[in-house]
Amino acid sequence: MQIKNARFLKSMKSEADYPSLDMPEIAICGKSNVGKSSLVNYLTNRTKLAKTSASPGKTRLVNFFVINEAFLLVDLPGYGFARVSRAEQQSWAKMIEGYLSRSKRLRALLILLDIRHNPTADDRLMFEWAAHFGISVIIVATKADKIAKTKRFAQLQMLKKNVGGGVDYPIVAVSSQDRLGAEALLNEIEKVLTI
Ligand SMILES: Nc1nc2c(ncn2[C@@H]2O[C@H](COP(=O)(O)OP(=O)(O)OP(=O)(O)O)[C@@H](O)[C@H]2O)c(=O)[nH]1
Ligand SMILES: [Mg+2]
Repeated sequence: MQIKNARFLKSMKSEADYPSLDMPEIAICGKSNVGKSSLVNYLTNRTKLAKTSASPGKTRLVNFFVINEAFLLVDLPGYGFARVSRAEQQSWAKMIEGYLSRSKRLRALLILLDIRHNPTADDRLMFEWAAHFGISVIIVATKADKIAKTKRFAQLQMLKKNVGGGVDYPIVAVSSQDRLGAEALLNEIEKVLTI
């Protein structure tokens, strides 16, 4: 699959803003700063479609993008950002869980994990939620440029093993900075869209 066009659709604060467009959805979640918004830009070949930031906590709403006028990419707010209040962290968790539990058109959840780090308790909770709601998961190991090529395979095996649940999830390494991995990831996305 190739992404030929992409446009921002809307941000969602509450359920009332949920888009009425009848298209399948692919959602992107992960820890704050893991590279979610950068991935949206890399996949769509646009520099500023999704706002990115060096400081965590940039994306605070659920943002919808229309891809090829055929499906929606959904950029979820990052979790696990320590420097926000407990109340705000809970409101993010509610937003994410609310979206996952209600979306009827969600085909897969991309759970982004930094290729360098062991999954956190929050990451493992995302896998549990996905399993609970019966949502397919594709693991995306981000910032692959940060480790030597020779070490990537072992890190992917480590991530797969340590997310818990004993499921053989599809996993793809990407680098939005070095523009690596889009083709493999788009192939995985295409599989879940055509089922
Ligand atoms: N080296 C490297 N840095 C990256 C890559 N992708 C993203 N970054 C950097 O990581 C930081 C966070 O990127 P974002 O895309 O804004 O992260 P996010 O997951 O959307 O963050 P929140 O919206 O805060 O949850 C930025 O400084 C990016 O430049 C990558 O592939 N390689
Ligand atoms: Mg973001």
